[in-house]
This record gives sequence, structure tokens and C-alpha cells, in this order.
Amino acid sequence: MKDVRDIVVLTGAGISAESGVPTFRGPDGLWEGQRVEDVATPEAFQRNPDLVLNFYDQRRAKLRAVEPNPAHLALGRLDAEWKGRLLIVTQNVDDLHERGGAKRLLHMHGELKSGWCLACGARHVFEGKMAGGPPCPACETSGHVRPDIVWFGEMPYRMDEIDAAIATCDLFVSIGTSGAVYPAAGFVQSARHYGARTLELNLDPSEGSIFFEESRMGRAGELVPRWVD
Ligand code: BV8
Repeated sequence: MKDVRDIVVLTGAGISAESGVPTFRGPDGLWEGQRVEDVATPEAFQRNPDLVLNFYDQRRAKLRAVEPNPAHLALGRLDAEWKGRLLIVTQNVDDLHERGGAKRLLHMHGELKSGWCLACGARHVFEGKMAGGPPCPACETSGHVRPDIVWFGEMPYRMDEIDAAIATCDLFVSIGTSGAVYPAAGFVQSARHYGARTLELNLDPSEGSIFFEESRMGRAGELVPRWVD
């Protein structure tokens, strides 16, 4: 990539679709049979913790059955080649970027394989079921562990780092996201403001397509390796 020093890549559910991980806004608009408002807000967790815990337990369990696809693997190669001058910011909570070789990676919406203890604040790796699950390994309190996921109305993680990376990158690439959720949906406008080139790789035009200098439509499993290699 000529004249490019620092790259920020934003990914969304579309990059994991070919691995068999359902996107959020599929044809039926439901998300694994649930309304987003019923499972991805702090209010939903207050109202019906078991429904929310089971929703995430099911998605966590499914991680064992899916593999990184050529798009994740291509970004893993780019990460190795770009030696710290590539930052991947993912909205996804799966672990497919890590398993695809990505190292400099930031989960702005949290991770399925992380638990957060509301009693002591400790975060810890979590592989099993949270509903009726084990106590917090740090404080031994039961029944206070929640998914370490950023729900609607909650502040995404490490926004300062993301904003600083976008302010200094030469190229901003968005892969597999509908551009429906903020603040991620606004990153392209920040990147343009700071003078970065902007590229969108997506199956369909996103809500922010008009802000991208270039948009390539297609499957991430084909477009991303072609862009990287
Ligand atoms: C916050 C975790 C503030 C859950 C998720 C303006 C500014 C700031 C905030 C707002 C604002 N307006 C409204 C808000 C509030 C809200 C928001 O944006 N609402 C929307 C609905 C309007 N935002 C928030 O609440 C955020 N928090 O703003 O906090 C604040 C400030 C101070 C103090 C406290 C708080 C938090 C948002 C995070 C919510 N959590 N996920 C979980 O995963 O269980 S969001 C959820 O949707 C996912 O994480 C995902 O990241 C996100 C977006 O979905 P996509 O990844 O884009 O997936 P989608 O299905 O939509 O699209 C898939 C795309 O892939 C499609 O375009 C498709 O064409 C494409 N595709 C499909 N297959 C392929 C493909 N592309 C390529 N190849 C393929 N094969």
C-alpha cells in the first residue's frame, strides 16, 4: 500500500458471517430469535438476568464450533507484516480475530470470553456458562458475574486509544459493518476529518457508505485477502 504508514481497520459482524456467526441485523431483523432491546441493554439484564445470561451463554458455546475465515487470516497476515502500525478495532465479541492471528486488536464492545464481577469489578477469562455459573475467581462471590459486553447505553471500551489512532492514521478501512451503531459508525467521518483515506469492504452499502472515498461490495472472505495480498 503506497504512501500508507498507519492503518486503522474497523470490523463488524459481517467479517465473521462466513465463519457461521450470525450478524445482528439479518433478514428477520431479530438476533438469534431475540429483540436487541431484550438482551443487549443494562435494563434488560436488570429485568431478566437469566434471559440475558442464557443468550450470551449460547453465543459463547457456539464459538467452539466456528473457525476464522480467510478475512480474519488475511488481517492476521497484515498485522504481522505491518509490525504495530496496524490497529484492528472490532465491534465483534467473538475471538476469531485472535484465532486468525491478529495481535494489535481492540474489542470496543467487549468479549464473549470475558466475565465482569459486579461485586469486586474484576474481569476474568470466561469459557463456560454464566447462568448459575461459578463464583468470581477473584472475590468468590456468586451471582454477580455479568458478560463483559458493552450494551446499548454503555460506554464502549478504550475510546481514547481509538480516537488517537484514527487521528493519526493514513488509511481507515471498514469491513463488514452496517454503520448503524455509534460511536463506531462515526469513525469514518473522524478519519476523513483528519485527512485519512477511507475504504469500505462490505456485502451491501452501509449507512455510512457516502462518507467513504471508496466502497467495494462483496464478501469479506474474498475482498479482504484481495486487499491485503
Ligand atoms: C454509547 C454488544 C454513550 C452486544 C453492541 C450517537 C452517538 C453515540 C451514541 C448513540 C448515538 N445515537 C444512538 C446512540 C446510542 C447507541 C446507538 O448507536 N444506537 C443505534 C441503534 C442508533 N449506541 C450506544 O449505546 C453505544 N454506547 O453510545 O454510549 C455513552 C456516553 C457516555 C457514558 C455512557 C454511554 C454502545 C453501542 C454498543 C452496543 N453493543 N454489541 C453484543 O454483541 O452482544 S452493538 C452490536 O451492533 C454489535 O456489537 C455490532 O457491533 C453492532 C453493529 O452491528 P454490525 O457489526 O454492523 O452488524 P450488522 O448485523 O448491523 O451488520 C452486518 C454488516 O455486515 C451488514 O452491513 C452486512 O451487509 C455485512 N455483511 C454480512 N455478511 C457479510 C458482510 N460483509 C462482508 N462479508 C460478508 N460475508
